[in-house]
Amino acid sequence: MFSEPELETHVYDKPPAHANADWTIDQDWASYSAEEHETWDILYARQKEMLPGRAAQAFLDGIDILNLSKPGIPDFRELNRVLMDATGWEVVAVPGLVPDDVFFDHLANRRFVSGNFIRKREQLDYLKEPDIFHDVFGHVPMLADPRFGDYMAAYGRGGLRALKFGTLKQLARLYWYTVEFGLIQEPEGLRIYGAGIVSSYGESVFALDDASPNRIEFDLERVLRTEYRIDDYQQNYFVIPSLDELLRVTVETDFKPVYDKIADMPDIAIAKIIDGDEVLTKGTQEYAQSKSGDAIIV
Ligand code: HBI
Ligand code: FE
Repeated sequence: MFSEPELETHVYDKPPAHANADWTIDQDWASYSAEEHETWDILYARQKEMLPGRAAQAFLDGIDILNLSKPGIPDFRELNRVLMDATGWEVVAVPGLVPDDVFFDHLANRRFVSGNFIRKREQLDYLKEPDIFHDVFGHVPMLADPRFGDYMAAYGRGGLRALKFGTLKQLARLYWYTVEFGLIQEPEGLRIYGAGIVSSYGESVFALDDASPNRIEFDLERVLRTEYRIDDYQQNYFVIPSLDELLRVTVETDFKPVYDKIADMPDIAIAKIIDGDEVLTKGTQEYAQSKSGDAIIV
């Protein structure tokens, strides 16, 4: 999502004039227009309606804990009071994409960066940059879960290490296939928890119900080697058995030996199934094949 050529102009070399040294800005909640608050309400209403029976329990609990059903764009000052209490996380506003090291440093210190702008009415279904609906509705409910909060902070520390090792490309795939597009196996069935899915009307249905994508049991090494597409619904989803298990295979694991091991192994193409995969659904890939043009792959 963050390597698209068109987006690169939004990654400044240094914080813009109105930003602090750590790239944060004031959310300036009072300056949102009535129309912008209403855009949030429209997006919120249609996601909220479909999430029972689809979203992970931790996500649904997060919505309640954070009182996100209150109309309008959330005021970070209010949101942070409850979030801080729950897991020590807070949300800070940024003007757009921030450099990788800045992003990781915020995560490592339990600060989740959120764009402070909201999409325009004509972009309700699709936009390239993460706006406040994606960042707050999509990401923040899971951060109210202590296990997921620990995972994200560890990801920030891991990101800083990956920058030193030169393995950011591999580590970014972990973020993509968990934080953005992860599925979880719950006792009642498969559920979504990735922010890219839960904040998308179409993908919330596609990821669980469509016959097209592969659904494969999460395996760290496999995920670190797997390419992803940034322009359309995913062709692979990886399923974690539980948040505890996600912590066990990530936070409690030293990635350096894993990076070393996969250094000479080939990347895995987006829709490919490999030996050793525990396949829950072998997708038809019909949806991806029905689209013309090449996927934009990272
Ligand atoms: N900046 N605002 C913002 N949001 C992100 O999710 C983000 C970023 N900068 C870099 C970045 N993500 C990537 O480093 C990670 O996805 C790997
Ligand atoms: Fe995101």
